[in-house]
Amino acid sequence: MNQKWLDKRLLQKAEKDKVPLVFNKFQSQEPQCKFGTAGVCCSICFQGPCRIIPNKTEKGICGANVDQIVARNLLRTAAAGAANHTNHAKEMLQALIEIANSKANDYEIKDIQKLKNFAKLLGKKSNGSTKNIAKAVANEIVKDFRRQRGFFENSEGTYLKWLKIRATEERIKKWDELNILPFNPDAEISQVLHQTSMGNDADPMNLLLTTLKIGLIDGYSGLILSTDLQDIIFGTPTITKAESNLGVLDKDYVNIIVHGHLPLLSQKVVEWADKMNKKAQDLGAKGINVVGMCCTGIELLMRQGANIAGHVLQQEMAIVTGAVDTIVVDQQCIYPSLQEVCKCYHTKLITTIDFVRIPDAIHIKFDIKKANNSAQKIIEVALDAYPRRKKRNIYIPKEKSPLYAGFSVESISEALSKLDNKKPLKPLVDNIINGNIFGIVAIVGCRNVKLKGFPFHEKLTKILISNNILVVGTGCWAHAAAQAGLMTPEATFQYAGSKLKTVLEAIGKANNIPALPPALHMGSCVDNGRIAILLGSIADYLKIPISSLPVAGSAPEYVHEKAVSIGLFFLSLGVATHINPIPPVTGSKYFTKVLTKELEGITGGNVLIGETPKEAAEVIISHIKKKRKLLKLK
Ligand code: BF8
Ligand code: SF4
Repeated sequence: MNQKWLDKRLLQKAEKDKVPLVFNKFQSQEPQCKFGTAGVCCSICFQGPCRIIPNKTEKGICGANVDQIVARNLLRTAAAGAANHTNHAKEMLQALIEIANSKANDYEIKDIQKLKNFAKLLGKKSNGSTKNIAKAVANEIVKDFRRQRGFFENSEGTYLKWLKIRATEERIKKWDELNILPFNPDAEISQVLHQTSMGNDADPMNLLLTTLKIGLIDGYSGLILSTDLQDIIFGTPTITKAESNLGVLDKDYVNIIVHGHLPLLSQKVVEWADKMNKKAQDLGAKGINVVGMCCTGIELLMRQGANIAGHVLQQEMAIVTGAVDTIVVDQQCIYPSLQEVCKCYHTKLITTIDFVRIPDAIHIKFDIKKANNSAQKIIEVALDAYPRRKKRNIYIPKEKSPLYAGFSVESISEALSKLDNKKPLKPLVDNIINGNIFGIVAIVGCRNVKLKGFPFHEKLTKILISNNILVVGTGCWAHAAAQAGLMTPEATFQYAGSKLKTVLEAIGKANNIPALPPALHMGSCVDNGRIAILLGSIADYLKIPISSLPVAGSAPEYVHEKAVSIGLFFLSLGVATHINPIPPVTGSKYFTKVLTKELEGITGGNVLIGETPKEAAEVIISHIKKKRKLLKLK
């Protein structure tokens, strides 16, 4: 295995401690099923499972052909991803409602101005008490989850309000023409289960259009809504500096890892760790060190400047250090193997959400109305575990890299306003037009064990920035890029093409740093919504559709169903999106052609394929060149 980003000594330690890791388990699955890989296996009904073998069995038992099977599978995957994100948004919506009703008094509303802006956009009063404004905004959001087709259309509108206030007019018109404007996230996700079950929709194009609609649900009722609500409650991120990689664990401290996706609890753990430091000192530790894993970690980084321990493939490795006293998880991307790994050490695993349980883990139900209480209980578990550490069996890799983060649309705009106070987007857009910034590419998503440690994220990012392309991104890509030192001003001088370097230096200097990093950390996976808003603002500024911009997306190591729904959101926006490993659609020639070619004529975005960083960079750069040519730019 080529595992440059992995610490060899830590891998050896895992072997010595007899801890099976994700890498070992992957090996035991090889070779992986080729029917599953091509997307041609169907187990939707119990006459099956059926699989398609070219020139042998061209149809499933019910007569479903390969195009129908592939289309149904993809739609179900996307709906599952969107369900993750819309549920996340609903957790935040519930928090806003409880805060507004004075029932979650451990929280407050930090970004009152943002709340007021949304009230205005929704046509509600933006003066009066903050809690009343919050109630009015929350009520409007609730309507998106209540609307039923054919019932309250006149009083409630016919499609998602949050889409109406957050999407560009041009896109809304396009989606209306395609008849894919969603009316209710929950109802439509539920309808997907109906639509794709045995004996329902058999039209691959109709299934694809529904898949694009699910992309919009993911975007507006999942990603953007989650981020907007999190910004209202916890504050909108500003540019901040921190450290990344497993080296942020500290053997002299009680170490707590917060892992998952929701900032509601983890934010409180950080707050109470500060207040309970003295208790740790009484045990002989220097204090309590709370570090983040995956997207929960990123939420803390973006708003509180917390250090981040790593991405999805590092969750088990962190425990193998022997220095983690407690790992507390909320939802999504949490390996069920964690308890198995924790058992080999003194580490306590705490689950906090009733529908995310792991046998033998400690369950401390997170109750938003008693958030402080839950956080204190979690810290007590860590304090209790700390004295049971096997001090002689601790190894923490030294590696840690500094990074800049906190690049919300607002903080990017603030940084640019130092160059043009009246029109902050102008310096960015002017440099895109004159070619100093050849294009913008959003690299997002997970770290996939299938790549066997190959650093696709890092290599692709480096090639693009050396070609004067500004890279923005989120999620596990951001962990990888930070660990590779790509999120610092130094990276601009070391890796950026000369034209991009000049621009980033100018923006940096205006903001008292040597240069803006060439890879901008825009947040967690729900913060992919920030990227959509940024692209929408640039398109509106130029008065052209998003699909005409010299931009692209890439998910070079995607893992989760969520990455598929995010990819579909980008495709619906009209953004060409590179995906690797190759998605399970290749069994259908028709569907592969639709996604990679014909979709461009439908939304303006299509799927780009590149199985190596070089190939991926080539297809992305040639796509950007094509867009520049159409805009008559050099
Ligand atoms: O939402 S990038 S592995 S951690 S799914 Fe998961 Fe993928 Fe990481 Fe956050 Ni996103
Ligand atoms: Fe087979 Fe059709 Fe049932 Fe799928 S739905 S398992 S193709 S019979």
